[in-house]
Amino acid sequence: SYNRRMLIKKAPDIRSSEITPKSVYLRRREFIQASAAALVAAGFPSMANPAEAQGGGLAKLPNVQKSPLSTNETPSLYEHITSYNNFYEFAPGAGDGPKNNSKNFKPRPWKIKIDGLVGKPGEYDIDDFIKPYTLEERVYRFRCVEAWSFVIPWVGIPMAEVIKRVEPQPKAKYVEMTTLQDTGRFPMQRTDLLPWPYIEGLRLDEAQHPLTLLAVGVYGEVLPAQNGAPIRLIVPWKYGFKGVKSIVRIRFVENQPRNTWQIMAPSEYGFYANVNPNVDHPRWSQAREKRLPSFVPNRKTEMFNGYTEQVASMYKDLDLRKNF
Ligand SMILES: Nc1nc2c(c(=O)[nH]1)N[C@H]1C(S)=C(S)[C@@H](COP(=O)(O)O)O[C@H]1N2
Ligand SMILES: [Mo]
Repeated sequence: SYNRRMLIKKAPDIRSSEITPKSVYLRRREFIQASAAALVAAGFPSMANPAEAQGGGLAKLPNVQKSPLSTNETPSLYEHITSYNNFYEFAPGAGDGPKNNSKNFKPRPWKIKIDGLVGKPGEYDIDDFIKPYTLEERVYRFRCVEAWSFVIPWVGIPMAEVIKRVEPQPKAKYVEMTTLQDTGRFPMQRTDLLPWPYIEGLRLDEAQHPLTLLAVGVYGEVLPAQNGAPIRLIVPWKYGFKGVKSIVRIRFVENQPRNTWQIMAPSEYGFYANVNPNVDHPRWSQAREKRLPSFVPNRKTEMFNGYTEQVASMYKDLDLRKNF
């Protein structure tokens, strides 16, 4: 099976090989297609009743302000947002694996480090890190590169405020964010499924954009493990893979960081990852999407995931076909 082959595979350093990642990657896609088909056959796992739709019984976040930056679209059910996830540290592919395999995950103790080209580097306990900020609820559209989508009421802190506080140096042009590396907490990090730890990057102006959020909750509660507890990135005009989960490090750098999916398959995943219905993925169209729990494409995908007015000016000098 897919998993057995993955686990016994003896890959050389995945970062230096162009051949191994491709084969790993193709098997990954077979797995994803198989698991999506199985879900359709079985029906979506547990249709939540309306009483459960407003949360999952985790700790409520205090003093959450509603943000004017929310979409008016109806949020997807909590049960759906937390039962169909992509989080390779817990399980390969998208589905209910991350939920099932993260039941014992503890998002404390947790430290987050700010370093690189900043005036005020530091390492914080996660609760001290969050404390100075007002939490905002932002209902955002979410679009995965694999053409599924949700509407998600995140709770978080604007990344721009964090950046202001740490005082980036003029040489800082990009921000790199890294997931925790801990095989005790993330079982799949014992395998070479991905080059761990998961890494993502943004241009500094993208990171400072008012829509960019460091999410610490969903539906008014702390994040469940499978959605990236205790803190993860949300960039609503980009494909979901930009949203690095369970962050422990935010580093300010001069050069464009590489990101995990770019390392795995550079011909298929770029740095920018802007949602763009006019640029197909090499092996599938991006014109439409499946708003879960539908597994049939039921909507057109919008340029920049519907956030064109707010973000297009950042890309006016960029060829969006080359810079995918
Ligand atoms: N650390 C880490 N972050 C990650 C991933 C991952 O495998 N590991 N998957 C990414 C991908 S491809 C997607 S689509 C989103 C999914 O977020 P969600 O499960 O909250 O919907 O998380 C992103 N962040
Ligand atoms: Mo994704």
